Amino acid sequence: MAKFITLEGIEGVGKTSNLQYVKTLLEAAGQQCVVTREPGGTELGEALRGLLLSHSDDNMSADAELLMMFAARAEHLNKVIRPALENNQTVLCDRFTEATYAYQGGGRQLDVDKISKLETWVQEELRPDLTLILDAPVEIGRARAGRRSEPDRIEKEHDDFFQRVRKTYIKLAQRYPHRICLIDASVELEAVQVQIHEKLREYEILLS
Ligand code: T5A
Repeated sequence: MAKFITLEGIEGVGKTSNLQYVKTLLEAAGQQCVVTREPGGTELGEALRGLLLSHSDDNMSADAELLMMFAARAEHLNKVIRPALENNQTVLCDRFTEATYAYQGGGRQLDVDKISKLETWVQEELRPDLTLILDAPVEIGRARAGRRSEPDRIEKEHDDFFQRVRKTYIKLAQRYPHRICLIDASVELEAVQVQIHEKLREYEILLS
């Protein structure tokens, strides 16, 4: 049966690298997969991503940032995620609403009730079946991300911001253990993938 699976974590922990690994495992097991990302995944979503991550407005208000994340998400759900699930395709998404709780709730310290109301409005009952949070110390994520490209508008935030983001992710995994789990992403890639494989079995996404 089609599942909705998301990968999360602070910058540079390996979400993009491991999303491809999950896709390979699921396709080998006969599941059709759609790989997508947030913010993004649609024409409007990618345009909003450009505005959110570029330095064209470094003083964007936290409320505007939050609303743009959910505007992109509403479009993504209507045009990509819900149609794929209805078509029996598993959706693998690089970040989703847990990122909003972690970055806008934890990082920007916005009122969690605002996020929760938007989540209910935009998603109704839909939540990911499984969220893999790749967890690693901020220094490790930053070092890996820094090797790849110049920091975008959010990556340029200070370490305190990312410590709060990481802490919020850990709390989410503690609060919703039936659908969110932590993966130790501080170790080498092969060891991260062993853990991911185990979790896909444990949460019955993979049956063997
Ligand atoms: N955002 C997003 C919000 O604020 N709110 C929201 O609601 C949403 C949805 C999106 C930004 O938007 C914010 C969060 C983000 O700031 P993004 O591109 O999705 O940006 O996120 P990034 O974290 O910036 O993506 P990155 O590509 O930087 O990180 P990844 O995908 O976690 O890491 P990846 O796979 O590209 O790997 C980075 C490097 O590390 C190596 C890889 O080879 C690569 O070179 N690597 C490892 N090296 C050693 N050991 C391992 N285990 C490794 N795993 C990967």
